[in-house]
Amino acid sequence: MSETRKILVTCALPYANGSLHLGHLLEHIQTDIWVRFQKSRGHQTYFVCASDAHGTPVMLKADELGIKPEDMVEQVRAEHKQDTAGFLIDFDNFYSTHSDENRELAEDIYNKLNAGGFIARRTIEQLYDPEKKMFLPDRYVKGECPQCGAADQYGDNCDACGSTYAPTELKNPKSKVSDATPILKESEHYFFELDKFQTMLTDWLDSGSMQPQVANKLKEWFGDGLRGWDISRDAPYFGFNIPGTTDKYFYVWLDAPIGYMSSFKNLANSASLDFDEFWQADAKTELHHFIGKDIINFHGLFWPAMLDGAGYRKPTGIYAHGFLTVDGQKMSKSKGTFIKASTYLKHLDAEYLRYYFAAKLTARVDDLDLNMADFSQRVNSDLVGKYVNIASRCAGFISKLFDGKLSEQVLDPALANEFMQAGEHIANLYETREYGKAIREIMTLADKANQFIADEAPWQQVKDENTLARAHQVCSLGINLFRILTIYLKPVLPALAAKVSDFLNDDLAWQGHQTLLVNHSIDKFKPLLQRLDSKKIDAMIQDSKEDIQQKQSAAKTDKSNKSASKKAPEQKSDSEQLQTIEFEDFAKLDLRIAKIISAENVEGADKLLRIQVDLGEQQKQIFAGIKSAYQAEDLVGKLTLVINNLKPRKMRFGLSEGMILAAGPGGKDIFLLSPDSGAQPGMQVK
Ligand code: NOT
Ligand code: ZN
Repeated sequence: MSETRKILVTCALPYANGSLHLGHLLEHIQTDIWVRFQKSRGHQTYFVCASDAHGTPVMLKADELGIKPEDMVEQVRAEHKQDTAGFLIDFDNFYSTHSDENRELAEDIYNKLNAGGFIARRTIEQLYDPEKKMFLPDRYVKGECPQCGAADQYGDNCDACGSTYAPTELKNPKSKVSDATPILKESEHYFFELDKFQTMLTDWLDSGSMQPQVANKLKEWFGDGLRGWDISRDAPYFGFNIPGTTDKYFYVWLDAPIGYMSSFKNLANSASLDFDEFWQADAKTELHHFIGKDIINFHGLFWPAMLDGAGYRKPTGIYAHGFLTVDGQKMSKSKGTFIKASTYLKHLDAEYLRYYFAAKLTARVDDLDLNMADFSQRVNSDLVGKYVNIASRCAGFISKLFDGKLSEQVLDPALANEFMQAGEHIANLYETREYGKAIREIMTLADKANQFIADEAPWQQVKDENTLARAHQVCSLGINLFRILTIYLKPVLPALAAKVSDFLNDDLAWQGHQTLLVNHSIDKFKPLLQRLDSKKIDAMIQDSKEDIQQKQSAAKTDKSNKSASKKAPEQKSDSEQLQTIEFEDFAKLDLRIAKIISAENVEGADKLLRIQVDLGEQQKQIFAGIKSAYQAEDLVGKLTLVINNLKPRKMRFGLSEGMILAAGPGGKDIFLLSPDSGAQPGMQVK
């Protein structure tokens, strides 16, 4: 094996305003397999990620929930950590872009770019929401298409005729945040002057760091010259202040890639690693980014230019994958094919999906289809029917008849050799991200092992004293072949490999593929993997449909009224579903009738009312976002339904000790319980 490499690997940072779904997992699994492969070969490898914390959608979502964005980011980060752990994604650090390290590095890079003369300021005109007092990103404006007149189109392009335009060209524009008619307003913006990096970028794109088709696509952009990239946003914004300003913030996409550095910095500090060794301009270490095809320009143009301009190293490799489709179509909420990571894990084993993705992944940017019939068929026929089958056919005889010990002799050295020799080719396929080809090689070997066992038929041989010794050798070789296949599959199936490791009393390190176990004691065989029951896939899809229905019917009144049902459009709209809960979770809710004893407006909050409720034995303060529907004084004396055991939450305006439930679509139509129903305050409702 070549000398030890030092490798830093990242995958894209998921936004901190929604749950992970199987589309995210495609990338996490692709990256994790590569990382585990590198680690198994003894290379010093670090895998870092983080929550992408900043930006308008995160800010507005936190606003809707009535919590501080910092708190929401931490909650979502915890959820993402849990989901990725469930899929055996082995991050060395999963940090946040809202961190001190990231602020320092973002300022450092910005200051260096500024000192280098790469930052320009220009005044631009943008649509502004006069009610919400904020500038509107393109996806937050809707109106009629200036070309074809189609209604309800976003500010950047028209779904009906496909034309692209500036949001200022929309007819009858409306703010998606408040419904107000936006006005044009001027503001000074900061631009990163990309055109100064054109030569460097051309060379870099020619260096082979990106897939050829991606590099070519990016070079097309150069045709008309590179324009300055707008890196500032005006307050209100959740992000880092631009140094020297109080009301300008770094655009989320400026500090997001710096999140790769800061997550590593945080790791380096706690694990005593040398940060500079991985980031200084002449670094000898490797830096690899795995990304989706939708964010190629940020990584292939802006990011290398930022790094270069600020005197840091550039990436060794950037690998874009395609989108995930399910049964040939875009993931769909109504069809139940928009599957959240946590929903999948409730029904199915993570390694089924890891295997399926691996079996279909290539080094190219192609989309990948999760075809449910093919999924269960492949898992069952390859993993259970071929691979695990080798061990289950041989292990029983070894423990029952041969004292749990593998034979001294190797029955078919040529066959064993073929398995051992395949390692370098398979390693090369992993290295070049041709996982599908690697899996095909491995399964071809599995077929050969099964054929060998079938030809020998040890189950016959054990019946005859004269062939008993041969049966021992057949099963011993079978187990050895199974062991080598497990070494090859270990980057894809780490949990299964851990069970095999216990069963074989062997660490299954990569270099072990060149050795055989002889005269070696193994443990009793325990089932390694269940067949995939396709009923579980159906249940998962049903569950995903219910996720959506529950979300649509839930009208929680302490969420913002108007924007509660709206998408966070600047980002993947998919990423913001609520988590479903089990019935046992629902049963934990302490629902009580409460009498409103006082209600008042909250200074500085345009949706909230501060409400004091009587719950029989006690009184509580609750903040509810229902000002659009009720005058404070009209609420006094009414009965309402309250979640009594919600953990008190500190809000900007005080402690909220419960939640008021109501029905209705929002706005003026929010309905609490009526007065005089005769119910007792404090009465439990179940
Ligand atoms: N949160 C982004 C997304 O599309 C990815 C950010 C990746 C980090 O989900 N950065 N860069 N460059
Ligand atoms: Zn149009």
